[in-house]
Amino acid sequence: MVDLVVKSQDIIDRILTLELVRVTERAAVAAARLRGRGDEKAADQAAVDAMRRELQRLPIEGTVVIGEGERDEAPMLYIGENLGTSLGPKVDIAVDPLEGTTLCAKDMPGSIAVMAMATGGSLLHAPDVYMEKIAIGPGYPKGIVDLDMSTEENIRALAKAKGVKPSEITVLLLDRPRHRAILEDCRRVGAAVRIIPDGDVAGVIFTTRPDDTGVDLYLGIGGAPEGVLAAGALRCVGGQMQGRLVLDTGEKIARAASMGVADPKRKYDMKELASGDVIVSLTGVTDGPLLAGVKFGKDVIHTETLIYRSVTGTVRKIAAEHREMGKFRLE
Ligand code: VTB
Repeated sequence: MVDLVVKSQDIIDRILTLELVRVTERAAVAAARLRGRGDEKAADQAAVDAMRRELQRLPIEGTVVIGEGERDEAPMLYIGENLGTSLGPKVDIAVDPLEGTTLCAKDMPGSIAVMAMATGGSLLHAPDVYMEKIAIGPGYPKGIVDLDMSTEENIRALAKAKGVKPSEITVLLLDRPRHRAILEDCRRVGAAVRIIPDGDVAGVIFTTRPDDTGVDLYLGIGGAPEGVLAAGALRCVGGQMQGRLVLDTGEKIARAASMGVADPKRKYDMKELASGDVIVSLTGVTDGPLLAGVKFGKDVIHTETLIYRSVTGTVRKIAAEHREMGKFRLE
């Protein structure tokens, strides 16, 4: 018989799910106030401040494992920073308070505020290096795509499993010269390629909702911390992802080793990137295929958030209206 008894300390309280919505909503609103001003740093700082303020209020014993950088380079939300009231579960926190800072500064589609919370010790402590990534959404047999297969093999395998021609598959790529070979391979097979300027947390997460985004397959090299955040969301829907750190210098190999990475060539699967119970919340800052951006109306602010929870596989899309009432101010 399947053991349905789950020890309460093993799961992150479901009430925290809604709390995380608040955290990314506040970060998104703070960043959106500075949207389209050409000042990436100011928008990012506003998102960081708001996210930290909200996280400090939560009944958790949180530790930032993916953050804005090391303590000396990030005044807030640095790796190792403790957050919360300490009256609650031990959790790992991964944040990207403003993903796609340039997109926000230019008011272009696709910037989001995003964070993940997972049972303590269950998120990969990824060094700030690149990661090769491959990701697909839910509903496919395990292992049909693989980092060690060619782009053409991956596209053909996915098309077959989806029951379509390779030309009916859409691949998402970050617009970088390093992706030229992958792009050429996609063209050769006839797949469609959507090219985004920045923001591959959202890019990978697009694959969790192919019917909304039209994206079947994420390929290419982006940030490793971003890969861990996105893996959390894929786990919640039964998607698939693999990542491999790009450790191409001795310095990077040593840095990764100091964070516990013994094998520099290791291929991580989704569960190794984000292993425990995880909640991922993302709120749109600018409009995108997954989420509308923040809208400032007269006396009301509109936000849209997606919240993923791995324990149940529930995904909620929450459209919120925020009003400033009485003493309440949305900073
Ligand atoms: C991605 C993307 C980010 O960095 O991780 C990318 O998600 C990778 O780095 O939004 P390069 O820009 O150096 O290629 C961002 O574009 C910016 O952090």
